[in-house]
Amino acid sequence: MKVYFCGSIRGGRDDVHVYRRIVHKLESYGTVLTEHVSSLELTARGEDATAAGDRAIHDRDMEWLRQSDVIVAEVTQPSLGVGYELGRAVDMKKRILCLFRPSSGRSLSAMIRGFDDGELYVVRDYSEEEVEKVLEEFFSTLPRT
Ligand code: 6K6
Repeated sequence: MKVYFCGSIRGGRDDVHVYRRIVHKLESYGTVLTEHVSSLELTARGEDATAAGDRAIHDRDMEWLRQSDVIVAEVTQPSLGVGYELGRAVDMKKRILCLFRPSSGRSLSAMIRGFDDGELYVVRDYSEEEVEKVLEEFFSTLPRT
């Protein structure tokens, strides 16, 4: 199974420790194409952006999105890039799980929460301690590929 993980980069890296926990769990289900999103070395300022620039990042990520079987997005930290990826993934009719932590005090965008259909596109409120359990529940509903 190929998993595409989305998390904020230039939107802010405050939740990177949660991304690491999610990606670690996702690796037990298959290949995480975007494992770098959880890297502690990746900063919001982009000192480590590739020499090829933003076009190359966009095109590579869209190709990975196309190849992926499932998308998991941590959406607590607002990120234009994550919102864009979700919109494109919806258009590709991908299976999507959005994870949001109400304990952040934030209110999730209606554009992200409002499309939940309980099947192909699911938004799940969770707390950090239960993240592994939430992922187990979600992946138990998917066919293994
Ligand atoms: C590196 C450091 C700062 O910016 C970069 C650029 N590098 C990226 N490399 C890979 N994926 C990226 C990069 N920038 C954005 N993305 C994709 O968009 C990731 O898959 C994330 O899920 C999402 C983050 O978007 P922003 O708007 O928060 O950056």
